[in-house]
Amino acid sequence: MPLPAMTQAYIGLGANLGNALASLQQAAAELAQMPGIAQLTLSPLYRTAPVDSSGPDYVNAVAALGTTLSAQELLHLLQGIEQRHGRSRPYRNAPRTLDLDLLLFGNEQINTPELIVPHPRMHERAFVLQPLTDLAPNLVLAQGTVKSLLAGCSGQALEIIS
Ligand code: A4P
Ligand code: MG
Repeated sequence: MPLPAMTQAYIGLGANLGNALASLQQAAAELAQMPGIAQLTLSPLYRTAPVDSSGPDYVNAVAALGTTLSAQELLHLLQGIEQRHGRSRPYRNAPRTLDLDLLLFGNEQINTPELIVPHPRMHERAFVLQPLTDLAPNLVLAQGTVKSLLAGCSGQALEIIS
């Protein structure tokens, strides 16, 4: 029987409520243990100023992983982890205990009511592009290389934590 195909995916992790640092590290560890997930690598963690959002500074990172799941199955798995970390959704871009976004799923382009991939705002956000560049410096998005896109976000404050 052929082995199921493995897709390279990138996940954006963010939090700005509670112990955001611990939440991100725990979420990455939980994700790495899930069936259908392999070879998870977590980027350095960054403290970032809120973009189009309010509240305390965020902690952000990106995880690279291989998966045999479909994009929709992976999204549901991410949403389950968010729920277990006490995520509530009072309004769009509200401060949050944990946000897990599916940034890229191989080369797939997905546009359904539930899921848009590549994530539609990732190319204009330093809090995504910096950790993504750490993991995959040669990655090219539809809008340009991650390095050139990051250079265009120089006004967005962020500092490395670990
Ligand atoms: N959805 C569609 N596509 C995706 C995808 N690729 N990954 C749907 C994840 N979810 C996706 O998401 C709302 C709905 O989007 C979901 O039901 C899912 O079916 P959500 O997580 O409930 O809401 P949200 O996070 O408030 O919205 P969204 O659109 O993910 O927000 P953004 O644009 O990602 O912005 N500033 C800093 N410094 N750091 C941050 O992490 N995050 C945001 C959130 C704003 N500012 C920030 C940060
Ligand atoms: Mg989200």
